[in-house]
Amino acid sequence: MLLEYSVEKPLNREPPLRDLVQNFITGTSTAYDRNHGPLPHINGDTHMLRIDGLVKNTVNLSMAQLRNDFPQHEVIAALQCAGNRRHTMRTELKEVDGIDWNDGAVCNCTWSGPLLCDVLSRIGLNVEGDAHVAFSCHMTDCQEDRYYGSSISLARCMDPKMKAILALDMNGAPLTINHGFPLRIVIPGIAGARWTKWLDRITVQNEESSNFYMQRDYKILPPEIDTRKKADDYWHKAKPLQMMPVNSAICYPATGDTIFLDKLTHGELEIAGYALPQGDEGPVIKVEISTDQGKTWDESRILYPSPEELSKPSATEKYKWTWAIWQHKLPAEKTKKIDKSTKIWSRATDKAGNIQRAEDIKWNFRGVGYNGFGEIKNLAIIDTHELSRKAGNMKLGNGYKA
Ligand SMILES: Nc1nc2c(c(=O)[nH]1)N[C@H]1C(S)=C(S)[C@@H](COP(=O)(O)O)O[C@H]1N2
Ligand SMILES: [Mo]
Repeated sequence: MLLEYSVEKPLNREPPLRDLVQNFITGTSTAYDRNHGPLPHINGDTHMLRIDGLVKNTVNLSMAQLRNDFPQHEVIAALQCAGNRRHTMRTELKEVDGIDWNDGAVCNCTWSGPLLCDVLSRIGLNVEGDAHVAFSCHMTDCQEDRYYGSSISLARCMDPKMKAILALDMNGAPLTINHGFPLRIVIPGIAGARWTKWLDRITVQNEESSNFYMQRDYKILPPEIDTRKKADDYWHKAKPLQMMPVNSAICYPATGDTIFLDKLTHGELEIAGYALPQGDEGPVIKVEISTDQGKTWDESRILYPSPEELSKPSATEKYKWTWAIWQHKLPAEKTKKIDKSTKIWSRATDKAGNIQRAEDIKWNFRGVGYNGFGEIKNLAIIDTHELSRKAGNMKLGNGYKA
């Protein structure tokens, strides 16, 4: 099988933040890439999904069977790497162990295929009490294990409202190779690390997946665990990170930007970004901006989903897993006061009332699940309209003819 990239140098990249907020649905080629090994080029016509463990019968399903023999469902859900925004944790709090994601390791896409609960129900379970469902890909070696694996609780898998989908399509077309062609598990509200790509096996079992990425990575370790050695002794005590926290990020402008305001802007600074609900507790209902370190907050406009969409009775079901794209026009009086030392913060609130709070921002060794306020700083704002007015006055004052 053809492998693209390698175990030593996997494909990891995120789009410029400015591109990310252009659309509610992230284009497939804009979505970030996160891999712990090479990309396998799989033949979708021959690829099989094996389902085994605590089931009535072990079965092997083709991609055509998954597409044709089960009702197809579509969900809009944000996919986010647990390490998204790690750069801010590393620079604002303390150095962490992990690749340096900015705020762009997230996308918001449509995913479709059969519901996992429909497939498991048809096969029949052989389970007493709760169990785990493990998702694995044996197509390639990974950096720290011989295969990639994750798991979540059986209860979540069997709840049709939780919308775990055996995704064949992303944004209305077959998955691309980098995003898991021909099959990946989509688990809305849960960290990207659990959305196993190039899925070839599902096992219903009594314990969590024993894969490295489930047991010795992607966990929020307590702050006192601050070295690899201490982490090695602690991994087994911590729970795998599953649900992602409420979050927001400012995508435009960027830290360090110089911004020229002209007559059309009326002295206002335009700010834009995304916001994410906690787990399945969306939609995002509020985004606010502060320019005074959180003393006062002003409400922003949520552009997508539109207010009209959000007011429909179906909104909660449709948008509980999605991000929101917001925009803020900072009034001229506040914009005038911005200098290089000003920090501009964003914070989001979701439908269940989860809100980003300063007291919740805690450092962890792997820098996962960071949800400090969205932040930009070190801006230089040049009001060209104001400048030309002053220049005009000066000329007159100096006795020159206009
Ligand atoms: N088989 C496999 N699945 C995987 C991974 C991987 O390395 N191998 N990476 C995981 C991680 S950590 C994330 S954040 C998402 C990234 O999905 P994307 O590359 O489609 O954005 O896939 C997950 N599924
Ligand atoms: Mo990830």
